[in-house]
Formats: sequence, C-alpha cells, structure tokens
Amino acid sequence: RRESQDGGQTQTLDQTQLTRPRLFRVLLLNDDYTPMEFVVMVLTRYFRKSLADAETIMLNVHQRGSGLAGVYTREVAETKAAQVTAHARQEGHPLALSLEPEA
Ligand code: TYC
Repeated sequence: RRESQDGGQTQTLDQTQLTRPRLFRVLLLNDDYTPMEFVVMVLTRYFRKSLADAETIMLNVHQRGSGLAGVYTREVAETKAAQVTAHARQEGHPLALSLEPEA
C-alpha cells in the first residue's frame, strides 16, 4: 500500500504484486576433492533433479568448472546454498556454490 498527499486529501492505493520477484541462479563450482557421488546426491536431494540429469550436470561441472543447479527467488536460492554448504562441510567436503542474479 502506498499513501500520497494531493490537495489536502490522502489517497491510499493498493499495489499488490506489481513486479515479479528477481530470480537467482544457483551455480555449483568444481573442486578437486568433493566426491562425484556427493555432488549427484546434492543435485537429486536439494535441487530435485532426476538421477540421470544430476549425473549429467555433475560431469559438466567437473569438466567446465561450474554449472547450473537451479533458479529460484532470492530467499530460496540463499537457503539452498546454505543448506548444501553446511551438509558438505559436515562431511568434510569443500564444495562451493555461487548465486548470480538473472539478467
Ligand atoms: N571434481 C570432483 C572430483 O573429481 C567432482 C566434482 C564435481 C566436485 C562437481 C565438485 O561441483 C563439483 N571428485
């Protein structure tokens, strides 16, 4: 809701959801130590990929250095990145992710 003064009167205008939320890409980054099967598990469990898609994405990250895990609103993207990072550290893996806003 927004209020504006005009001529001594106050108007209150509804401004419900006039803009789409910005989306963020969650990227997986390659490293030399995280086991391939851990990355595949991350993609299936946290990013809801099929096993076949998870294996393809993991191999692309392994070969090219980074790859797309998913696209989400900011809160969801940040939460998934934090959950995956915590899980990886708990298992002793250096797996890293990065978020980038969609153009
Ligand atoms: N490069 C890792 C290995 O050879 C596998 C790996 C893939 C690690 C993707 C991180 O995001 C990653 N065990």
